Amino acid sequence: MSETAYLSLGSNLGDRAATLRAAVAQLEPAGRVSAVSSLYETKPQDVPDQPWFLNCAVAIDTEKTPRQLLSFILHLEATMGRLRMREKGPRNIDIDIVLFGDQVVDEQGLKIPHPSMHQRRFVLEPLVEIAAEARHPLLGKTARELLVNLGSGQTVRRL
Ligand code: PH2
Ligand code: MG
Ligand code: MG
Repeated sequence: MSETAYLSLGSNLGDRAATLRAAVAQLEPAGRVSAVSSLYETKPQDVPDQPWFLNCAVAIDTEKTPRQLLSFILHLEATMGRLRMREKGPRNIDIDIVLFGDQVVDEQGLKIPHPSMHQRRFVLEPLVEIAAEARHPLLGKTARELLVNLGSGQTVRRL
């Protein structure tokens, strides 16, 4: 049985657009990529003194479990030369699982839905572009509703 997972991808070092495209292309062995959003240029959140990000959202229909999908993603990040310098700091590639069907996972290193997705415009705007009706299983709201409830101040520009 396959489930649809939604991923948030981000990059703020090197050729950001090429890196995001390369990451999307390499997701294929994990499942069928059924939608890819536009790229968005986004103001850094949480750690403000770093370059602006490019972010996008991807839908993938996968037979993997959430844990297997996470392992695949961590391996892909490693093969793409991801350096973890500073928590929430600059990185060439970051791939986060934001939703996985209606599953709720709360384990060491794996929290689904992503704990801050509902507060992040850089996650929600691309997600609404490809899956406005995807529902947050804990908050009971769709991506579109979560986006409407966000305050202003997080600059996100669709490229
Ligand atoms: N990722 C973070 C922290 N801050 N800000 C933007 N705009 N985009 C991101 O992808 C991002 C961030 C931690 O993963
Ligand atoms: Mg992240
Ligand atoms: Mg991550």
